[in-house]
Amino acid sequence: MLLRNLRLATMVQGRGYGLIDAGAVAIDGAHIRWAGAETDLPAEYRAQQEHDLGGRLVTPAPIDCHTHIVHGGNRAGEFEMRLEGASYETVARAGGGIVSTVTATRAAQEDELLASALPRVDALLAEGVATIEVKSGYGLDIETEARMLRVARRIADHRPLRVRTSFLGAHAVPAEYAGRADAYIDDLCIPALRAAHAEGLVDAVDGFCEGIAFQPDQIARVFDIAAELGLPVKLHAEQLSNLGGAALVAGRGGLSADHIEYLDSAGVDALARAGTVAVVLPGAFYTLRETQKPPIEALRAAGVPMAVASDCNPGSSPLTSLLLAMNMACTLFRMTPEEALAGITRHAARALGLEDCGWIAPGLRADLAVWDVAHPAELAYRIGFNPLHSRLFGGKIY
Ligand code: DI6
Ligand code: FE
Repeated sequence: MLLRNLRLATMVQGRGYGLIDAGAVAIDGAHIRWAGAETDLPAEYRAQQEHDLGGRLVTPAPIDCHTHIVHGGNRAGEFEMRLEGASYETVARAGGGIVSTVTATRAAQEDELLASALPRVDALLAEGVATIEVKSGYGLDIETEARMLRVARRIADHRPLRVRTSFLGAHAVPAEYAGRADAYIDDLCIPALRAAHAEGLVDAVDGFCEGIAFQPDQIARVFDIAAELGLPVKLHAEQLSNLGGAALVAGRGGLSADHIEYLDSAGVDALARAGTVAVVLPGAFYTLRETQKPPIEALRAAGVPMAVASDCNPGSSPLTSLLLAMNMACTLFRMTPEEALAGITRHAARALGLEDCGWIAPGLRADLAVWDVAHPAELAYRIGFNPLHSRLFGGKIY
């Protein structure tokens, strides 16, 4: 199949957007065979099935590398509480917050969890998303953690996209372990990780390193098991305070440190040294009305790859739009539109340890988004407007 008469933003490393006008992409099965200017197209790639894209922009398909999209219930009530003055931490300590979603998630059957997740997935798909990461972390018991990850995997049976799963047993201390976080980690979280891994449900291991969640030494014990099982790690780090979580995950050669509003220069250096991706989540920053911004300039100066994701979750980021996340990353964090696009493509792939998607080059998956825009900066610029024309997933047009 040949896509022609299009403008390419290849997002190839080191070339900005990698813009190619009057471009073409040759696709063989699920993969890209060739991409470049149409005048350079080798005769062998002149295909039978040609699609004239009318000059539209083609980018790598967006990747949402941080979601909690599988969960029971919603927290609109807590949204109201916060508007009446309660802080996120106050809500959490009063038994609301993550723990209230745990109650709703434990009560939901697998099919219910799937049915409630699919409309949120569809909102991401409508913007061309080809890969999503989905975390557990609202079960906090062995059975429900596994159920969440089973549901996450099943999303890919129902929709044309890829799912990568992260085990997030160390997300919160459940009520039955209140005041006994160490016992929760050793007696429940680690056995739950082993059980989910034995079922083939885990692609990576995550944690929430925070005063209202787990201390670095507790996260380190979970990471020890991840290493034993051969699983990569990532971490919710420095979201509400600085506990050195980014340095911890970087020290383990982790895929990503996520949130990082309170990251300090030692943390930036640690990420740079390890090549760990900094994932910014402006939806949570916005929802919590946080004022401390992630240190974008320092990350840029240190050459740390920055990804942007939705953090889709019922509490701190009920967001199902990567386009809006890009806009927020620019307007709130002062990232450039080019950084924001790299953040939902090349760097998002890296945050998931994927090397077969995220930019446009021969051999990579033909996961592409076709947009009704002239320039890629328009993707981050608009607010609440979706210019997706069509999407390709594994070489198939949708
Ligand atoms: N940080 C977050 O922003 C989400 N999880 C986390 O560790 C919030 C999850 C929630 O409030 O339900
Ligand atoms: Fe999160």
